[in-house]
Amino acid sequence: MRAIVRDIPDSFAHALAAVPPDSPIDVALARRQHAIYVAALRVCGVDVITLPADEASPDCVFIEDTAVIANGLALVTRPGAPSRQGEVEPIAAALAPYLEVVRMLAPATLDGGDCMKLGSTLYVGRSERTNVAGFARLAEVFIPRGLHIVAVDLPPGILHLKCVCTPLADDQVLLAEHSVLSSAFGGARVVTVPAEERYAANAVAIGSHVIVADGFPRTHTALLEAGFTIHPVPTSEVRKADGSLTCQSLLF
Ligand code: CIR
Repeated sequence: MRAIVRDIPDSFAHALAAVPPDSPIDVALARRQHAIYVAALRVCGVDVITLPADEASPDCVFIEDTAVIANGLALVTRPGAPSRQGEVEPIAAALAPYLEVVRMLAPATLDGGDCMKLGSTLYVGRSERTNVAGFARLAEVFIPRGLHIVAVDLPPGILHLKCVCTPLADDQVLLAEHSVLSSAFGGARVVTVPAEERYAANAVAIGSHVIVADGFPRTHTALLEAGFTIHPVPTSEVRKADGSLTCQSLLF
């Protein structure tokens, strides 16, 4: 498996945040934490490609939002935040050697963080970042590739679908309690994240390994009991910019 990640620019100090953080983003610490995340990907057997940062795009480390990759195809998105729409060109170029690349044009918007693939179904959050035209483009591209597309309503104040759930396997999901109903995901098995640990519902599963935010002991125990090997990593600085773990890589 491969991952594309993107370095953190100095401008990350001014990344988008729904609520201004209590303390400013420490960019040097963010870079050290990003390096730990990349090292964890490598420990899990992932071949990591790193793209340079773009100072004009404070949020560029959150590369997940720039593409949806499934069944041999990469749909390069048009991110829902206008300040992020300049992030996509280097991503398209980096994916082109490996995958067929197609585009999303205005007025469509969609953030990759709203898309979660479980088996042959792509679940898409109805968030403020993903509009009807973005959903339609996703369907146009991926239905012919054999995927089912299912829209999921999000609780108020949730940035992206994957803030509350992430895939653990084709038929298994890590899901925050009191967020989306588990019945939304068909018959998928669920590992439950307690409501007070909701942030930990965003984790990166690679086979039997899961990269998970550190400091969430009940989620760690639930993953261990489900048979996974966990790799806790620090997230304090990306969290100040509403980021977490899946958003820092594109896996394919
Ligand atoms: C934003 O608001 O777009 C960024 N500050 C955070 C994006 C996080 N992306 C993700 O979880 N997929």
